[in-house]
Amino acid sequence: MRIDIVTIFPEAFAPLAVSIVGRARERGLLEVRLWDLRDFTADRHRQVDDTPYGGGPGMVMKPEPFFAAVEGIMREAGGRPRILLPSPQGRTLTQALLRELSGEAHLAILCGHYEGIDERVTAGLGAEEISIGDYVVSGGELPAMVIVDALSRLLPGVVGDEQSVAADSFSEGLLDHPHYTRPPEVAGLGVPEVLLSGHHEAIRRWRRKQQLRRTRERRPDLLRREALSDEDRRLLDELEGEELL
Ligand code: 9D3
Repeated sequence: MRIDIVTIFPEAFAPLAVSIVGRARERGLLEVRLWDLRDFTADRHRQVDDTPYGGGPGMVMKPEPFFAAVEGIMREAGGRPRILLPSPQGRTLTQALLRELSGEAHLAILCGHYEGIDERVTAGLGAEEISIGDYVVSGGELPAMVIVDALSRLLPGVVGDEQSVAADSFSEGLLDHPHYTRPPEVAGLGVPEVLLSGHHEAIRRWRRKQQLRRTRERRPDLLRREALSDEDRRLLDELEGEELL
């Protein structure tokens, strides 16, 4: 997969050189290219923003540099990417949307700053606005990195342990179970007996039940009983029975 990112802060993307994304790039499974929006300005001051038509506070990002940057990308890549535009007004990023995006060969992400981007960029380029959630960050750069990071894990061969991706997929819609490693006691706290028992089937059942318990307690909005397996429904009934004791 190739991802082109247009930004006024290319240096903010240092995190994409390390960890899973960095390794995916080194191995040629993912190509990320950064484009400095100011390189596509035409004036002496390399100005990327301007005052809003209609008045009001703040600045708006000018449209022409984004059009020119996407032209540059298309010329270099030899085709039109699917274009994403991080925005608080966008469709919320979900694992389902990421799975869909992971099937694309070429994406471009246009990062905005200031109060926003001239609306004609979205309209003129067919860019899709994407939000990463209901809170305010100061620009599109962190959201762009969230998209790249989450996408990279879905590309074949990127996450070494295929089992861990499969487990994420199997557990989608459920929170994780608790994890423990050595030592057997720390800060006066032990480890649940079953994890030391070597009884693999009991361990699997305990973990699944913990996932269901934590999801019901912390994120009941995620629990759709009709989407659960028969075993999950039985474990959930057990939990409810235990509460009555
Ligand atoms: C006054 C209205 N604000 C909109 C909610 C102004 C505003 C705040 C923050 C305009 C742009 C921004 C910068 N944020 C993003 O570009 C952004 C974002 C976000 O703030 N939250 C969640 N997802 C995203 S994706 C891009």
